[in-house]
Amino acid sequence: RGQKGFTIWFTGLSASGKSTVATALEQHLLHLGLAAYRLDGDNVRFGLNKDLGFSEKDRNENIRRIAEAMKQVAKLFADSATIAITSFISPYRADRKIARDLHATASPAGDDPLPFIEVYVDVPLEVAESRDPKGLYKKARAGEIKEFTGISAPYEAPENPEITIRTDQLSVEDCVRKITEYLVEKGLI
Ligand code: GGZ
Repeated sequence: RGQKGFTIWFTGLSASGKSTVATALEQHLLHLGLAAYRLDGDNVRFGLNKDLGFSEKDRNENIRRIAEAMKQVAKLFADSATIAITSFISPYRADRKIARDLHATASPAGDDPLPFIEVYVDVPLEVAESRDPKGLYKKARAGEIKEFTGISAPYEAPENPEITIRTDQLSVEDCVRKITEYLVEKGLI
């Protein structure tokens, strides 16, 4: 019948394809008659989190705020079955765990936990770097951008993601299908 409210959390390198797949997934869910609310770097780092940079501390705070916001979204729109979708690098395992744990304890009033589906957008660094749509890897290699994920800052790959997608091996449509099939299989949609 479909779970009321849950979060799909994309994680992966810059240029891994997170936002592309997240946007296509959102479109697909809308076509199925479901509602989805998506947050990504473009609407958050220029708005809510414009005070934050890319140091470890600032990334921790970026993800903490996003996790809290999306838990609220998933809860708030539970009755309309709105699906919360995020696409941030979220490079630290501990931060993603905070997001997951926040969903597990959705409310002290004893509401059901909100499902949290971590989607690892897994491409080799060489692939992401060869895409380099904004020229950021080039700048990072030249030392013009400091603390760039994968070059001069860490990316801690998920150890147990619900779903892994290889955007260099699957089309965007196939990635969306893989995620959708998982949601159906788990009775979430
Ligand atoms: C990584 C950076 C950096 C540094 C700017 N490291 O590919 P993009 O451009 O469009 O997406 C990246 C985005 C990452 O923001 P997030 O909020 O997702 O990061 S995190 O979860 O780690 O807080 C990239 C751009 O911002 N960008 N500087 N140093 N990506």
